[in-house]
Amino acid sequence: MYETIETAKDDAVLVVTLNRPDALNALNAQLMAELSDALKQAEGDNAVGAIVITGSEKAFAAGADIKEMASGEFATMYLEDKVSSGFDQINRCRKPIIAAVAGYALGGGCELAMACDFILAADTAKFGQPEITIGAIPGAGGTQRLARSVGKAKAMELCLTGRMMAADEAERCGLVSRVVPAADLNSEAIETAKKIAGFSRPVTLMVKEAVNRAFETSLQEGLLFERRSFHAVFALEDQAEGMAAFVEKRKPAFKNK
Ligand code: CO8
Repeated sequence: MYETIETAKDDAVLVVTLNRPDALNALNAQLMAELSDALKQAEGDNAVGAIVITGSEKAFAAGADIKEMASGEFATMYLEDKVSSGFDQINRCRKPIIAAVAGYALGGGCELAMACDFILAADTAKFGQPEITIGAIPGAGGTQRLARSVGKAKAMELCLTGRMMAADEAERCGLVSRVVPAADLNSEAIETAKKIAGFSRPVTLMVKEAVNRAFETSLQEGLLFERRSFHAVFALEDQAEGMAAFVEKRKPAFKNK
């Protein structure tokens, strides 16, 4: 049913594979609409506990589709905003999303990876914000999320020079959570997502909300939000089950409530 992405379920994990090989998975309006739709479906599907977004061996995504954008003018970019409205859906998604990145993650591709909850990278991954080289600036978080995750100096250098950063450097500066051999990337990402999907769903969503608060608010407000969420887990059967299972030295059977 989709033309620019492929979706597959693996237990409680939805795997979304960007699939525009001739354009190194460049993010055009159709791809972003299809990705948004798949995420919206996943959000409403109780059988899905976590999501993996991945690309090909050569490219996660080499940016927004330059050929589609080239003749753009302000009014249509501003009014239609087709590529960035896809990012809004990712931002709205409450379920954990892992970006599994091999090859190029450039421009909008790097921004898409950063919009996910964390990035697992293959040792072949290359990250960058090369917009400046084509007379543009990042438009979906490249100046904001990158600065928050790698700090001002490196974000400024990457955005001002457009240079690419390899996986090991990306791991050193905190852009990616882990680097794995390219051949293991998808299995690692899916296993990690399955692990997350196996925990209590409401608790998982609360963790995601709480960590995201760290980037949205003051430390005191964030700590208060975290503490209230911690108190709130004691309203869940899954908290009672999880702690009882620990005491009884058995595996917990979470019911997602
Ligand atoms: N858009 C469209 N087509 C692309 C893109 C792209 N971003 N990247 C690659 N392609 C196409 C190429 O045109 C080529 O097509 P064709 O065979 O028809 O000529 C095909 O993919 C293969 O690419 P290359 O031949 O260039 O492959 P190489 O291995 O030689 O080079 C690179 C790979 C280095 C990745 C190179 O393709 C490249 O530099 N790509 C562009 C990278 C870039 O500048 N990305 C940033 C784009 S701007 C952006 O992302 C703004 C985001 C804003 C989001 C929010 C919007 C509001």
